[in-house]
Amino acid sequence: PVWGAGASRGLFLVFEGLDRSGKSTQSRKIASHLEKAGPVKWMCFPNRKTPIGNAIDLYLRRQLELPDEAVHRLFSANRWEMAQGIVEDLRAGTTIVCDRYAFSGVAYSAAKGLDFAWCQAPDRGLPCPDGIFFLHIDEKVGAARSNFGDERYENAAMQASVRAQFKDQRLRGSVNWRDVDGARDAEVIHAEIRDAVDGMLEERRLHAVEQL
Ligand code: T5A
Ligand code: NA
Repeated sequence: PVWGAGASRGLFLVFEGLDRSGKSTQSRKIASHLEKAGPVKWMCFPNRKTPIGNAIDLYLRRQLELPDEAVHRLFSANRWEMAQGIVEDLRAGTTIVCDRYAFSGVAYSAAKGLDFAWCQAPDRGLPCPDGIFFLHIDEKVGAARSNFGDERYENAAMQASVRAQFKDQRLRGSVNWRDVDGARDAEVIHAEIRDAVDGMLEERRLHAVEQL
């Protein structure tokens, strides 16, 4: 983490998983839960609205061809263009809930055969999340959900390869990573995540009292 554990800083929560694993659904649900306690911003990567994000969007929709290395760097740059804003919001006490982050960046590019450590390098120094919720689903569950198959990585072989990369300890080893079974009912999943997040907030409150 690039900052101290001040109790007034916003929480930074990230949702990761394969395509159609329910990241958007769950990240939006926890964001509305947290809004009861204070300011919250929801965001997602890729952020397709910036110029860099526009290029990524074209690439994902197969309207632009790029070398794997080049698009990897674009995904990372798309995070760096938001990084200062994330730090400022967290310092101002805003909680950030983020749908995909650097862990996707590494897992998807490494799945295409790029060197794992090379993939990690450009994201080094980005704000570190307080918690990562990884929604895991098997191939059949993902493929059965709506719209699967439209974009570049939405095929069984790629998803299987990405799933394997997400297990790598180099991704999950040094961060607060939690695996969540994403094949259950959305409300059941939300309840589990809500309990974990409420626990994180409670821990902060206790910590704040200890510091008095
Ligand atoms: N990528 C991304 C990289 O290669 N490098 C990077 O650095 C980054 C950041 C686009 C692609 O870019 C790659 C990864 C991706 O291939 P994206 O825009 O986030 O990334 O695309 P998806 O992950 O495909 O986003 P989706 O919106 O499709 O998936 P979500 O958010 O995981 O799933 P969600 O919540 O939208 O749900 C999908 C469907 O399932 C239903 C929903 O209603 C919806 O229809 N659903 C459930 N159904 C049953 N039970 C549940 N529990 C359900 N939860 C949701
Ligand atoms: Na999504």
